[in-house]
Amino acid sequence: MSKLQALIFDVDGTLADTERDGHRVAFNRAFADAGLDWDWSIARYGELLSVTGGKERLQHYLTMDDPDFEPPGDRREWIAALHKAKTAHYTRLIQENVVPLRPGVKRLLQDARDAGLRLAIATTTTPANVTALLQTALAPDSLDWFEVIAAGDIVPAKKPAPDIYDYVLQTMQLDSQVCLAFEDSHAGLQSARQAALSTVITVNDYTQAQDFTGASLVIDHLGEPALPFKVLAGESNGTTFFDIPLAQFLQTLQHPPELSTT
Ligand code: XBP
Ligand code: MG
Repeated sequence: MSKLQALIFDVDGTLADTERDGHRVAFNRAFADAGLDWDWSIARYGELLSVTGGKERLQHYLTMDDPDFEPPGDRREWIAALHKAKTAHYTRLIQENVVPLRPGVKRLLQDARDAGLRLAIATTTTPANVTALLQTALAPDSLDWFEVIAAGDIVPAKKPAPDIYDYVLQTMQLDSQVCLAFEDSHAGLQSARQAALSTVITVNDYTQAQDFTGASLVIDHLGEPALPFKVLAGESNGTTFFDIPLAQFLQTLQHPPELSTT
């Protein structure tokens, strides 16, 4: 069995709880600016999250919730412009530091760097959103911590397709067996598992009831020495917060038992 070499992180919901108070608020501000009477509630946004990608989510909402609305001009271009406005609101919000990193994220990333592990990001969100979050919530130089930041439209098919993880593995010339992925959602887990990655899930309010069958470990957050995580499925090897030995333990399991959390 080869040694663990890299950790690959999802962003939204995994590094930080960006959806409810970040993306949702930014969408609503862009709607108001555009004179639209759309307003995504916390609950409705939770449903809309089943569609990954902001432009794709807008397209879905338009079709499902406001089918009679005819955007002026080309529909795709109109959605792209609305989404661009949303991205501007989102990056501004994140730069105001309204969304902190989730427990244990900064510690684990620092420990991984100290241990010589390679780091990467595999996310559906727009690259500018990742830059804003990392520079604001992690460290000003933290873009350099990651060998690859794979984001947004860099691949044609978004999660749950494996394309974004495949892209990371190919770019880093890594075999999936020497990596561990971190996700928060069912769609993210599908994406990582289809790329043959062992995957850790940290659930959040929007994803806690989802099916995480196939994950190596399901916990409520990565934890800290003084803030133990709760194990929802799987084996944490006697640890109460996520550290490098636990990452190595999970990577050696490789073919995790079919864990069911539903
Ligand atoms: C989560 C998403 C994203 C964001 C919105 O992605 O589905 O689409 O909600 O981002 P992940 P954009 O968990 O893979 O990071 O509006 O920039 O698409
Ligand atoms: Mg996510």
